[in-house]
Order: sequence, then C-alpha cells, then structure tokens
Amino acid sequence: MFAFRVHQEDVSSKARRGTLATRHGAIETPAFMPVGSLGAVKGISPAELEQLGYGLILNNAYHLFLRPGHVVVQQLGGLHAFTGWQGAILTDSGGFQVFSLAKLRRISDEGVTFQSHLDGSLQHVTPERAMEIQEALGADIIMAFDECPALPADRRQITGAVARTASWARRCLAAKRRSDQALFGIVQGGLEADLRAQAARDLVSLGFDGYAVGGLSVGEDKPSMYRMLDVTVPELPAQKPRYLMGVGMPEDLVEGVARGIDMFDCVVPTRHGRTGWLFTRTGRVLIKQAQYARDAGAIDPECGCPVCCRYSRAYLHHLYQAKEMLGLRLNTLHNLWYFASLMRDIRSSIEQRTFAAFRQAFYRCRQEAES
Ligand code: PRF
Ligand code: ZN
Repeated sequence: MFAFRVHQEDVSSKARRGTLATRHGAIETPAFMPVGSLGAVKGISPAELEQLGYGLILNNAYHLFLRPGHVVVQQLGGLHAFTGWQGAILTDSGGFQVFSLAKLRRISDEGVTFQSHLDGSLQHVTPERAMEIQEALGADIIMAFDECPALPADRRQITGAVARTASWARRCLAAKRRSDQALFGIVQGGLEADLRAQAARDLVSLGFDGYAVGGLSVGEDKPSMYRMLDVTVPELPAQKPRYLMGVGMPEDLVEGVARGIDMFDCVVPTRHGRTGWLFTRTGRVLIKQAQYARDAGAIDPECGCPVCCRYSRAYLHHLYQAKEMLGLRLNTLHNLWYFASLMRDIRSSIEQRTFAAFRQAFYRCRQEAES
C-alpha cells in the first residue's frame, strides 16, 4: 500500500513532481512535513493541519518511546488512533535525537546506550529495537536507525559513522516484521563527497522504499549542504522518494527541490512561529519589534491564511508581548500556511514547466523588499 510515482521532471533542474500513496492518503510531492515530536504539532490540532492542506506529518520514535512508551501507544491502537490524526505519519528512528538530546551517550557497533533527557533513566536502543518501537507506533513510513555525527567532524569519524550506519541499515531490513510500513534508508557522510556517494550506493544495493539524506543542516554552511545534495542525489534511484531530513528554511526547500528532493521536515515554521518570526514572500516579520505595535495591516497582505484574513500585526504584536498562548498558535498557523503554500507553488510551477522562473522570482521578491 506504499507507492511513489514521478509524474513530471523539470528540464532546467532535478526538480520533480510526484505522488506518494500511503494507507492514510496520497501526498503530492515535493512535500513538507510539519514536526510533531511528542505526537502533536505544537499547539495545532489534526483538524487544523488538514485545513492547512497537510497530509503527512513527522513524529519522533525517540520521544514517544520515552513517553508515553511505544507499547502504550500500540495498546491504544497505534499513533493514528492515539493522536486522532488521520493523515499519513512518518516516524524518525531516534538516530538523530539520541545524538542531539540524550545525555551520557555510549555508541558501539551493537547500538546506543543513553540517559533519558526526561528522567535520567538508562536506555539501550539498537537497530532491532528501533524497528520494534516504530512498528509498535505504527507510522506509514519508518526510518532506519543511523548515526548522525555532529559537524565539524574529521574524515575518520565520518568514515566510522558511515560504516556503522550501513551495518545498522542492513540490520533494520532484517529486523523488519510488518509489511504494511515503508522503510527508508538514511545516507550519512558529513561533508565528505566520496563517502556520501559510496554510502548512497551501498544503501541502494540493500533496497529501501525510499532514501533520506541525513547529517546535513547540522551547522555547516549552505553551499556545503547544497554540494552534498549534488553528489548524493545522482546515486539514488529515480523511481524512489528522496527525503532531506531536518531541512529547512524556505530557500533550502527551493534549493533542495532543484536538486531532486521530494520530501522535507523541519521545526522551523513551528519553532520560529513561537518566537514571533513570521515568514512572508518578501522576507521575515519579527512581530515583537516595536514598529508593529500600531500596524493595522496583516502579516502579509497577500497571504490567504486564516490569520492574515482576520488579525492585524498590531494585535499579534500585543499577543506576543502579553505572552498570550493564542499568539503562539496564530503565529504557528500562519507559518505552516506559508510553508504549505510555498510547496503548492513549487509543485504547480513544476507542472507548468516554470520552476526556473519560480526559483528566480522567489529570490527577486526578497531582494526587492530588502533594497
Ligand atoms: N538522521 C535522522 N534524523 C534526522 C537527521 C539525521 O541525520 C537530521 C539531520 N539534519 C535531522 N533529523 N535519523
Ligand atoms: Zn498568513
């Protein structure tokens, strides 16, 4: 019940227009997934996510394993029944969160031992365990367990992480029991072009339902990230979905699509929204700034979102200053709308064979606002 079809390819870049079919609906690609690490996209209900046009969200196996526990979720019917979200779900394996959140990590070829960031309890996760956890959670797409080294890292460290990620990928495939979930492999390799290309080829020879590019957007500069996409994507099979993990800012989505990426996830629209950073076609609006205190206009007068249709910048500025929780929600709703409509525009430009012009206009719009 999982299938991916590419409908159209751009002539000026590697951008492509596709459809991802899952048990919980079809998702048009390129697509952006909002992040709901704890089983909720912070402050936003499933009904609101549907209204924003999202059909696929990301949940984190790491967080849900620690609380409330994957077995609890399983007993309550899996993530869809537990959370009330009827669209598709992708769970991240924990391979990244263990490295970014947990304390006192010990990595061996067997797996990772770490201290829970919640109660300090000692936990042990192996590739087999990561599969068991994600099968109990019951997402439509699950991820292989990988090692994501922090950058900068020397070539020896990256070589080690790539080898371990390859061996763990093999073990994930062997441990997989459910046939109704898609399993994606993850390409690591830091900023070492040859190691990334080799890691991609090795994963492809194992045969996954889709391929993710991991280990990027971890502190490196943008040209480096784009260069790693340039060397990785050509090694991946054209007929399988490609997912750039934890990315990114609007320009990263445009540049990722141009380099052949079909799926993205990032906390940026939600987390930035809660800090009052609002995305618009002409750049950002930092709503806490005093200049908005008496501004009767919408965040973006050309945005069609439910927030811009109803509320002024002045009101959102006030809600921010007052620390009113409605402000957090409205900011998040606008940003999620912006990301959904950016992806819609990207998709229709690919369909209309105008992606190159869209990409140029995307940057021109921002430059004009700056000057
Ligand atoms: N691996 C996993 N999840 C991730 C990443 C990774 O490398 C990243 C890197 N940006 C985000 N999320 N498993
Ligand atoms: Zn808006």
